[in-house]
Amino acid sequence: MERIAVCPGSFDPITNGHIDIIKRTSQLFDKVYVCVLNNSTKNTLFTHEERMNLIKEATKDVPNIVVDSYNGLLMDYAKTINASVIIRGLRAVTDFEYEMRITSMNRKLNEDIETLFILTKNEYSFLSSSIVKEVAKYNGNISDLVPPAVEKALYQKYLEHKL
Ligand code: COD
Repeated sequence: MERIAVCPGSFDPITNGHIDIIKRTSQLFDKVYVCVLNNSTKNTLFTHEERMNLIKEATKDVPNIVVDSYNGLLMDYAKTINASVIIRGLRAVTDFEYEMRITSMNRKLNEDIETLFILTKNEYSFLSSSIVKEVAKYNGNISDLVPPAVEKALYQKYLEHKL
């Protein structure tokens, strides 16, 4: 049986920290679905489609990755694609409380699907989509934090649309 994992997130936009977790997951599972979902606590800059295109571009060299999006509960999505595992990245202690809350709720929704955590690499421990957006907004250098296509898309949003 194929071992299928989901890497869920807002990915608004994808950063090198996300990419590292996704690529490491792809070495552990037969197939990895990277799924863009809605986080009701976040206002997003990019549409689902824009975020998916940026993820596709950043992961195009990895054959066992499928990029998708879903408007609903993560556990419902995981069931539809026969995933047995959800993968989340952990950066710091501050991530832990939030992750514990959503993992407990997800387990209540479907106890057959396990959530596993992968620890970030040291160099990405401070990195988040919001930090990258803030730096890009004020024209700071983000070239070693995101792939080139994301860098371009961010400057386009902030400079051309004067956001
Ligand atoms: N290094 C390592 N990992 C990282 C880094 C980094 N620098 N940055 C982010 N990550 C990890 C995060 O810890 C997370 O695991 C993943 O990458 C995605 O991060 P984000 O910030 O893009 O995504 P989130 O945390 O906003 O995703 C939340 C979901 C959208 C998955 C969640 O809200 C959800 O499941 N929504 C659908 C509705 C639902 O089912 N809710 C749950 C019921 S409570």
